[in-house]
Amino acid sequence: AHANIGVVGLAVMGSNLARNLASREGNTVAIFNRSYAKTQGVLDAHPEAGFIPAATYQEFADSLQKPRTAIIMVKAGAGTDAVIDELVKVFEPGDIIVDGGNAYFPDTIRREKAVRATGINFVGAGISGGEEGALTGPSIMPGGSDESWVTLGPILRSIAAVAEGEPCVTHVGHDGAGHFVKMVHNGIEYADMQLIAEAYDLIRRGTGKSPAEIAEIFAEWNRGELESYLIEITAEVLRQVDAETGTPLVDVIVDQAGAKGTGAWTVQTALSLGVPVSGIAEATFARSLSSHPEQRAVAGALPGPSTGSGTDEFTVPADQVDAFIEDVRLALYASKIVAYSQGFDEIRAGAAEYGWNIDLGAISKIWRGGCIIRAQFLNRIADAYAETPDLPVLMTAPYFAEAIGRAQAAWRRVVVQAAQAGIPAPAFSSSLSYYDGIRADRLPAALVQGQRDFFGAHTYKRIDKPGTFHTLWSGDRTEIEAEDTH
Ligand code: NBP
Repeated sequence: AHANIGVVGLAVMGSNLARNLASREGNTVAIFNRSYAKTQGVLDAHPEAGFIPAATYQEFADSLQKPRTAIIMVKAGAGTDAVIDELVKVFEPGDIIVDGGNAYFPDTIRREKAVRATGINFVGAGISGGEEGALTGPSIMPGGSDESWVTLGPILRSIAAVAEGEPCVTHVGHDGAGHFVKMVHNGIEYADMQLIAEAYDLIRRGTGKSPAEIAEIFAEWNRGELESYLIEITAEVLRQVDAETGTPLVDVIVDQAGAKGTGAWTVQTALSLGVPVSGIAEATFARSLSSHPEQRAVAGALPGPSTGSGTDEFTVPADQVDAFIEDVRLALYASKIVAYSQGFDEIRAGAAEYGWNIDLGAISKIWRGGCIIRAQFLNRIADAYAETPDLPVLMTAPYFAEAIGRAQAAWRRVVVQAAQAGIPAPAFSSSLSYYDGIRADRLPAALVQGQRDFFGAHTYKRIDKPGTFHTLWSGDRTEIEAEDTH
């Protein structure tokens, strides 16, 4: 028994993670896959890694030093449960089972509880960065017990991405905390991508610039406050020319965006927690809308603002093109601040609901490298939480409030132009509405509460005195003190 870490599941993610582990000083890696052919393939392709192969779960357990530590990288769901059942049979109390797949956090909470009952530690760890991240350094979001972190911490630190000298991994919190945070990471990723897509669409339709020209605009933006992996790859995608037709690749890709469910989980969870993540929700719904060709086929029946068809002309005068592009950049930046603010709000609410002690500043730091939403900007989030750890709304931190203040006139112009031209910009406009909602002195929620009291005697509170009240709407309409029924 001389491997200090094992990997179960050798598809693309697992084999890359195993190679990453093997490449780091001090690690010897045991590998196992349900079908041995994959194990043999990985052994043959990477003799340099010094892998210790196992043909059975028992052999795998025997090849590991105690406490045994194994990372599962199999298809999330039934596959994960099947592997856990097998490992629990051959592992002992004190050993550590890590699920590095994209598990839904309630499943992780359930699994952790069940595995803990056997004395074995179970850690749900979100891993972001795709195939390349797994190989060269992902951002890792582990949950699980403090005991498991003692053994697991140094191993995960050895393989994580490094941002400004710090490894992109932290012990997020107990049981499902890691997968919860990974889920919200993906939700923010949805919003970020949709915002970038809206910026591209407005520039293209407003200025007639080609994808290659817009790629240069994104490359330029990537040198400023928007610097991020997603902006960088956007320029790459827009530059790409289709070999077959010679046209921009983006023009031959079917305009239907897929989803694997983490965006929907983020929104469903936010709805349950009562946290308005409207930017993430709009981004998720925008993918849904795009993916219904049968509904979109009838779009011509719906009049637009000027031409009577679904798609309208929108031309920014030549002498205003540069100013318009700068407006779109600022709208993107402000909306992005809102999306991250909402995402961190969801993490805060989740931590409160599930009893996790999550350091929000530490989360923003481990997202600076390795993961899909890595960005310069995350340093500013870390600063904001360092200054005020219990900041109720991230965007109210002075740095972000100032940035939005600087951007807001442009942001409003862009949303107005999009609405007038009939160009959908759901994430831009919902982010702006959220911003205006948060900063409003009074909201029409007072009227909603009055309506609720009218039809359901749901009661209301008054601004001028304590207590709970109800108006006798179907009687003489006098007000009475009432039990609080919300
Ligand atoms: P897949 O999600 O395609 O899963 C394939 C692996 O699962 C194979 O090793 C397969 O073994 C194994 N497996 C299955 Br399916 N059912 C099993 C069972 N009942 N018992 C044992 N093993 C079983 O692999 P992947 O794309 O490498 O992703 C692995 C995990 O990482 C997933 O949870 C995924 O969501 C997550 N993830 C993926 C990415 C990404 O960019 N792809 C990024 C971040 C996280 P077999 O060879 O015997 O069929």
